[in-house]
Amino acid sequence: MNKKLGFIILFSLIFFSNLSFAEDGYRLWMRYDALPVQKRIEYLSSISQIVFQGNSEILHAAKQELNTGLKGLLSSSFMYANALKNGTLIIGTPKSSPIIASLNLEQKLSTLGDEGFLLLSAGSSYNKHIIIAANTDKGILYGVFNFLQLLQTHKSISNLNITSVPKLKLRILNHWDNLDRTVERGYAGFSLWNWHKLPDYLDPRYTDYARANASIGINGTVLTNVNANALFLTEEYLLKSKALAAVFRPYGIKVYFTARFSAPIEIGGLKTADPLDPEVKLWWKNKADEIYKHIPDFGGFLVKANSEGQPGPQNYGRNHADGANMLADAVAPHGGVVMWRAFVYDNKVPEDRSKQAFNEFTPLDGTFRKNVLVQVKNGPIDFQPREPFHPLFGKMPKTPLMMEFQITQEYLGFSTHLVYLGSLFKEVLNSDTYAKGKGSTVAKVLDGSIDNHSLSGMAGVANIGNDRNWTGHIFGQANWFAFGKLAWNHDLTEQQIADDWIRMTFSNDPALINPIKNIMLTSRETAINYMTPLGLHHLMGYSHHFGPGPWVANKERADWTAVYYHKADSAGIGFNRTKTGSNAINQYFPEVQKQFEDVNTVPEKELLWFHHVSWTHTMKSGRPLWDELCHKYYEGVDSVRSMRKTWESQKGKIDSERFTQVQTLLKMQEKEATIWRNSCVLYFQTFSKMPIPSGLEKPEKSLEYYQKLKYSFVPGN
Ligand code: BDP
Repeated sequence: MNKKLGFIILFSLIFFSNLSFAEDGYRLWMRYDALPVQKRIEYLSSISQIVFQGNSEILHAAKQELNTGLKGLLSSSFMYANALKNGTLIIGTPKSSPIIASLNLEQKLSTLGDEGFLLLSAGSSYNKHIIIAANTDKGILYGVFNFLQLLQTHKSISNLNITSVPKLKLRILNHWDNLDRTVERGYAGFSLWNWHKLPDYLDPRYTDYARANASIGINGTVLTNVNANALFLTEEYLLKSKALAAVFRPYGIKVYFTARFSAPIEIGGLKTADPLDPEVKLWWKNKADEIYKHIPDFGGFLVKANSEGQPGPQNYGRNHADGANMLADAVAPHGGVVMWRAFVYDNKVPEDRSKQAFNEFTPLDGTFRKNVLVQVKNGPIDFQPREPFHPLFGKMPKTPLMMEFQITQEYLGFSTHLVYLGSLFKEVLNSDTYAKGKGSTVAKVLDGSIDNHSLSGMAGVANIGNDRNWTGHIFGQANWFAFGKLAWNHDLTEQQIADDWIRMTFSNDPALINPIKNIMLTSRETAINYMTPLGLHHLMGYSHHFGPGPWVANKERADWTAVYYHKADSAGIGFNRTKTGSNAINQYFPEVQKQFEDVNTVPEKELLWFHHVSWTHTMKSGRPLWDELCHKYYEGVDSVRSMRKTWESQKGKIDSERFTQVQTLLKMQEKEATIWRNSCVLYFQTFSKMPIPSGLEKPEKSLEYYQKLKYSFVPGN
């Protein structure tokens, strides 16, 4: 070989081997790198071979994942056998596997439904087996992912006795993706769906997307924006969605569409979209039949109607139930559902925006078809850093309500800020509605246990785009992960979820887990402090929602301004939602009302959501409100500084690529948090006329400076 060729080969080897080891975050929490030797020895002593009987596309996907996982984690490939010997990993359903059918698991299996699974240790000490069993192939898929997670997180597999059944039926991502591949409120690049190349070119990434979702129990995906485009329902796009559905099917994921209410006019050539018009009904019925012809397991429709300018039944003098029921009838023969959003408000209605969805929807309770779920955002305004739980939860007992969380960080720093949303999700799920007395948590309203519903669900507005690491920020992956885990089991704690995610994403080293967990668990409160402490809300920049805009006023809609919400004046600050104000508290059950109505019993974290409070009001700390507000804003920035220090202390324990990305983003976060703090403190000071408490650093610039900051081409807008 000549010297030059030798050099090229050597160079390519180095170059390409580096590429294949690049830690760019693409592998998410499914990295499957080899475990430490002792762990491998421990696990290998429990697994000698695999009996995995059955043949279906889902079982095939499960088997493939198992092989990839075990090969990576244990650096071993296993024999597939059809007879037992000591250390057999037995996988299957009673239908797919004669061996599973012979194991007398009937009683245990009877509790699993069609998605749950068992992970069991069985046999005598000389003839020990591990069993992954379920009633369905889908259950097996989830069981396999969970088994791999045990290995990834270094758990013992010697005495397994796990029964896992999802608490919610529909566990769905909502993509706000447009057909031109922009993503509304998306901060991780463009849409994953390459509509132009579909249906012919199937990006391998679609399969990895499906694997990631299946690994955390997500079983549905709404492909497009709630601000829907009727074109998406034409045959051209149906064929593209059909191709995606085929990629997702082996991973137990159904596709759902957003339905533009005026589609019968826009693509159907009808004169009206009135839901009670026979021709309109027929149009939707035929459209549903056409969709099911292409996608037999199509999940159904998600609808945003009569909200923020979207068309809906009210355009024809009909109500939300009329609209939802028409679509529900169209998909019912095929087993589909309709998820009808309760995110409605109208600036022409002279009523506190936070009350409007409740006012429109509670009178309709009991009038929806059986296959309709009403999808409710976690709080009554709009995914703010902190909101009290939505008063609809518990107040529509005859209708299954579905949760809508926002995973994408529209109001929480886009994909620049490290904010772990496990804490937000859990705070809402644990909130007590008192619908049927103490302990009637939002989670129990959702899972149907309070009002006896069998249909249940949780939706998360996705934070995924075509950025190489999927979510823009490595820690954004944790929010996708936490959403899926909680949709499966809302009893998990945010701590447990963070722990697993860190182990699977970074390492099992306790010296790394604890500090990173600490960053994650404090991060949401930190963001609240530098953005909207003490119950403040909707202070963000106009339209694009980037950065602070507490001064935003005089826009075409008052309910899109900040002054509508904070109501700062010389007397004080906050929105009076008690009896002497908008009386929004009246929408909650009496026990909750009682807590919120009194300025002394309302949790301080929600004080200014419910009360207009004097600047000199004494807070629990003994400080006047103004001083407390300043301290919170400063605490927020200080906590970002501590996050940065903690992260720095991990240098060397994390690959440099991901370490540096997070390091840099944390620096940006501190910069932006400081702008938030200074803007808000200086602006509110024009009302309080009180000094920034001593000991707190002075803002570097004037209020005018911050007000003049302009941000062009902000993503996601
Ligand atoms: C708001 C977003 C807007 C969405 C809307 C919705 O700013 O882009 O269309 O929610 O949920 O938070 O429909």
